[in-house]
Amino acid sequence: FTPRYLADYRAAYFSITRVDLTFELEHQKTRVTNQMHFTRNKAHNLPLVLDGEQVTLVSVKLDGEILASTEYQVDDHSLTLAVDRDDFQLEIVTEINPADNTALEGLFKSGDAYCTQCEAEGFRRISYYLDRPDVMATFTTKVIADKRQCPHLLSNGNKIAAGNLANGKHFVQWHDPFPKPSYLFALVAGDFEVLRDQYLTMSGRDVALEIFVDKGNINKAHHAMASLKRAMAWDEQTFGLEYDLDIYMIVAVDFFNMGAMENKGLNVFNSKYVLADETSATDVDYFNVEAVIGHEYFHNWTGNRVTCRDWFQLSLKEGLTVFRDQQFSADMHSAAVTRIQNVRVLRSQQFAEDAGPMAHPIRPEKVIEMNNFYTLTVYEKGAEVIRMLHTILGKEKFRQGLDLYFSRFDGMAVTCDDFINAMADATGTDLEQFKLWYSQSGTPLLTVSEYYDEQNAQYHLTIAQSNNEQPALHIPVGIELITSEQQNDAHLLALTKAKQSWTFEGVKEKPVLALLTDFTAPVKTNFPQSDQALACIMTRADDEFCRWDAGQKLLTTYITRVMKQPQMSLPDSLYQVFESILSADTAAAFKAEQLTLPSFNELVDSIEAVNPIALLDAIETVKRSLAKQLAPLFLKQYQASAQAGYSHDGIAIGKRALKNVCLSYLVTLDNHEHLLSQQYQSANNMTDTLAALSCAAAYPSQELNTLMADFAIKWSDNTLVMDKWFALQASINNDTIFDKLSDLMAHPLFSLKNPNRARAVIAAFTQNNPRYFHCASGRGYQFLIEQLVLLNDINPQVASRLITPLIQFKSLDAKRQSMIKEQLVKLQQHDKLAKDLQEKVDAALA
Ligand code: HT7
Ligand code: ZN
Repeated sequence: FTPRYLADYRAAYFSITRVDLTFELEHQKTRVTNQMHFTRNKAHNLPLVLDGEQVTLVSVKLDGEILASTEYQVDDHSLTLAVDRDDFQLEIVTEINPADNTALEGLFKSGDAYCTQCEAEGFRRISYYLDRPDVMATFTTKVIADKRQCPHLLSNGNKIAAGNLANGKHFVQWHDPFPKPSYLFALVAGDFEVLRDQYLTMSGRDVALEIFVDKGNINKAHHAMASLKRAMAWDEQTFGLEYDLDIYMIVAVDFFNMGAMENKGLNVFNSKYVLADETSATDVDYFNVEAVIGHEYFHNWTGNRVTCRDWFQLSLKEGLTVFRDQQFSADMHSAAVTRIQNVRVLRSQQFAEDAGPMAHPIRPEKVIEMNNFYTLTVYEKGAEVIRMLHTILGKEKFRQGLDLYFSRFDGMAVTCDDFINAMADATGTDLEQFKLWYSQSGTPLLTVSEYYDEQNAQYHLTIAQSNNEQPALHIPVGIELITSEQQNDAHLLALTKAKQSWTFEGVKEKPVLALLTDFTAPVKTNFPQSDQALACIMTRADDEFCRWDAGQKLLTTYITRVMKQPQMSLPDSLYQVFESILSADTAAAFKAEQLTLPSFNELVDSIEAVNPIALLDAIETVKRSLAKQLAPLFLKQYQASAQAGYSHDGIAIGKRALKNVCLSYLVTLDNHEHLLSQQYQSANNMTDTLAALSCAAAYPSQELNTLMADFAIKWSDNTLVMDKWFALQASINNDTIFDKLSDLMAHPLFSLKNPNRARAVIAAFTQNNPRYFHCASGRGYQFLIEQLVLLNDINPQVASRLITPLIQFKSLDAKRQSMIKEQLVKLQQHDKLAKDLQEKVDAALA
């Protein structure tokens, strides 16, 4: 497979200005008639090369004249045609097979509905086209299908015609006035229920809002609709950005490779990020629905109105849009808790990616399979880069920069440099050094040292940055100096050199340094602080992120010590810290975060040659010791956080989180199992039910099977809840797990063709069951490889995401590394390995 390089980018030789599509939808043989208007870009005599894959070519017409098959060349991925005209019309007819499309790219079926997914390069599986984001055209789309099977026929833009046809068929025609790249094209056809509402924009236009869901699910779409309206209002208030079409449609489907897709005017969503009601959705589900609805809506400006010149620029739209959705969530909920959750994702997953074989800058330079670059780095680190810009420029200037970006580039396909230049020009800021964040991979390490000069009342701080010998970055470092003074002294430092020092005057006593307030930069730190200093930050820092982070550092220290010396006892000071957290009068949601131990994934990366079982044992020992020592307090907090009725406001959600984290401590103790069944039986919401079941899966007892069976009976006809059931089963922490996994794969409701279900078993096992995934026999690794071999032929994109834990083995002990490599070599030798997996396996074994 040949890589593509950013450095090889060339503008397209032809433009497509208008596209007129007709789809005659049939289960196994859909006919697509694609009329395109081309113009030649500048003078050249190169042939026209169109992308096309897995389509059957029926005919080609040039300006109305049918071409003989000798007049063009077709291979597996292109159609080449020599044309001497500067302005011409091409009509290409293809046939495609949605029913057999298990890769879920291009046109496929989700149950009985037809659905498309074109990002990144799916349109070429529908028709021959210049399938690249810098070719932008206006689309008119006519959809023809059986009226009974598909009463709803949808595409981008506004409906311009509809009518009945012979043989029980009907058609609807749509026109999207905004020029767009092919990756934003969408078509959906099926039988849905529709939740309708409307939104009055800030300039007084009425926008029709429609959410399409499977029949029987309409009551689960209200939260999504309310979230959409909140997102529309937020973007107007925060960035002055208004929606532009007369209609905004969202369709929820069960078969989908990722979370959702921002197609112009017609978002397609994994049903998991639309459907939610009190009984079947957890608080986390509610949060995620709002966040993903916001994310896709925000793309209308950051992605659709201004799009990417090429796929190497993906972070231009994704990093910026994730930053926008994070700010939206922070404004809708607790800003501190939202930030803590962002950082947990970054530390536990993005840092590992950046240290692994697939590490890449947020603007990658070399790609084999584009789908492999929808990564935590492009999305989450990309969002951190935008956040740093926001921190450096400040809110007002950031807004000025964004305003200039939109006025310069509306309707265009641009680069990350274009974005940064607009921010620099609008604010008169030199951002040349800052641009390095786009081209460096790896997580920078800040090594911090301090010196207090009592005589001169000066505090000296030195920070050195390092990242594999790469040039120094511009890193904003927020700090607080804590002394006995009433006010802490807060600063934003601009670290721009490899090593830099600052002197703070008039500091009357040695301060405690709270570093990286609000996590101002995606970096690791090397700054050992005493338990007392950390305890001081936990209670005295103004910045809530630092308060939380100090607790995490303290816990990390003791978990790593216990790992090396399993018999050691924890110091009283640690118990005291936890006692004060439990007894403090802090917001419940924040307290729940403080009580949550750093996860296996957050810790594993920073320990060399780690035996994962020893690390898991150490986490468990610390948890059990805290539970034992402070059992009455955990119980008291557990009981005090119980609520009589169910409500969904921030306070109620926080209380549930706190109650359930206390439960997770209490169940480590011998005589507390009854709490699980009690909570399961009395729960009036899915958050509490699932918390009880997760604890039961983590500490399996006699009761577990009864509870799981009861749950399955209750929810057997709810697909999304059954995904939770499959995930719980795959997380059961005992040595019957491999038999259990075989049973699950053979379960009548299991299918590898459904990505949510496949992930529910496979990802739940590899992520939530690390003790057995990493078991000494290597059976966990073998299980994953067996599933990947099957998935490779069904859905390579899903397979490629699931392989992640197997390629990030660098910090594991030698024995496990060699077992993993052995499995990867087997996979590498598989004939017909899709390029998605090939790229990753080759990188891991290189
Ligand atoms: N822009 C989208 C990225 C995407 C995708 C979505 C669904 C299925 C396959 C996909 N490939 C790429 C989603 C987003 O970031 O909003
Ligand atoms: Zn996105």
